[in-house]
Amino acid sequence: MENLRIDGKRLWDSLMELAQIGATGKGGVCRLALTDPDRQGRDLFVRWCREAGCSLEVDAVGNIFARRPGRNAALPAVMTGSHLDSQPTGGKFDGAYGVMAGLEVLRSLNDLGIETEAPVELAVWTNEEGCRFAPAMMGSGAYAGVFTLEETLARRDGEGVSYGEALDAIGYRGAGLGGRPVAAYFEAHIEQGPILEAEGKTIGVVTGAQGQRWYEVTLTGQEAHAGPTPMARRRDALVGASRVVSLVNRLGLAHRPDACATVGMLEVHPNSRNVIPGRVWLTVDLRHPEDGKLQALCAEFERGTRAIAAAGGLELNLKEIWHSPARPFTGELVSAVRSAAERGGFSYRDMVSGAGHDAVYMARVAPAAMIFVPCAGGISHNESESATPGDLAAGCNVLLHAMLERAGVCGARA
Ligand code: HGY
Ligand code: MN
Ligand code: MN
Repeated sequence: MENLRIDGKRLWDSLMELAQIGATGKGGVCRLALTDPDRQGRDLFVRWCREAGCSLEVDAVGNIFARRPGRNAALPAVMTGSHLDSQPTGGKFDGAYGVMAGLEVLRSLNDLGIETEAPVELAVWTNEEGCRFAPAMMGSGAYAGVFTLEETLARRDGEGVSYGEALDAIGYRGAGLGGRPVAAYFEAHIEQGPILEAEGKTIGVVTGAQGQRWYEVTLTGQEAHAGPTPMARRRDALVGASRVVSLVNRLGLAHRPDACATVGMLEVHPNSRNVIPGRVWLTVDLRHPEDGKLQALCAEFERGTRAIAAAGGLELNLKEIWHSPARPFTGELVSAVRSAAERGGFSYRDMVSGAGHDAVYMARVAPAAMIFVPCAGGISHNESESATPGDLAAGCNVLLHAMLERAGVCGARA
């Protein structure tokens, strides 16, 4: 068993073929959740899983489950998975790696003629990124009962299209939600940060994920003419917003190295060069590994933003739209990942995930753990995102062995 290895070339080739779907000119991908490129990626995944002999199910929010039978169908499955949706300027590996690594495990079990005791399942979660439909991790969140089916389907994108309408448009609205018997959930993912590469480590043994809170802020002042309006009489919403952007960055720096604070979106109305901006809408993403410190960071942010609005004579609408608390992963599964890395002879280190992942919500309903591999320069959510075939194969081998340890092996072709 120890010497079982996946086929690294097949894994790489599958990733490169998948990356053709939604490919961008700069070498990345754009497969926004529930758009046609997302449908094409899903269709390719479904075809490949069928070719690997799996049965397929789709749930009411579009999550896809491929199942490879084990000897004992009554046992809860050992599951892996990730997401196929991407950022608008995403990379080839964010999410896709975890899905293709899971597929490579299934294909390798077939090649090796291995029958597992428990069934093995591979999941594709809908809308992990949360950029078209906010918040993030909606498919796994609905599965885990964090979001209701109704609120998930009702969420609208910037054009007013609902999640449910988009799901029907790509033909991926299935039935049922949650409750699959899962004994263990493992997710392989690129680190999306600089630690593994900087330390020359191949495997991240992920012990948990940091907490994050998302806000939407609307500042309303008064549109007026950019020429005749004296400076002292202005209620300029963009000046106020610029102070909020500086506040967010200042708070992130003040609470480093653990805190992260980002304004990712900003819309100016009416966005005309000779009109004083009357209204600005912006998003804020605050993160910290410790919930208490995240709470304190958010309190400072809210207080500071109210003070900025008051000083600028601006009306403020400040809305927290999402809170994903810090989540530890399951000790015995984290140990399974660590021992698989050790047995595989890979260098490794324990770490907390800076990014959110579907494993964070799966950890609410099943034992869960993650496996990280390095990405070049720690860069992700960027079209230049890259990783080496060797590291990707190493992470997939760790995934194979961690899953087999939990699924049990009945036999293998000699
Ligand atoms: O935002 C995140 O952490 C993830 O990419 N959804
Ligand atoms: Mn991801
Ligand atoms: Mn991402």
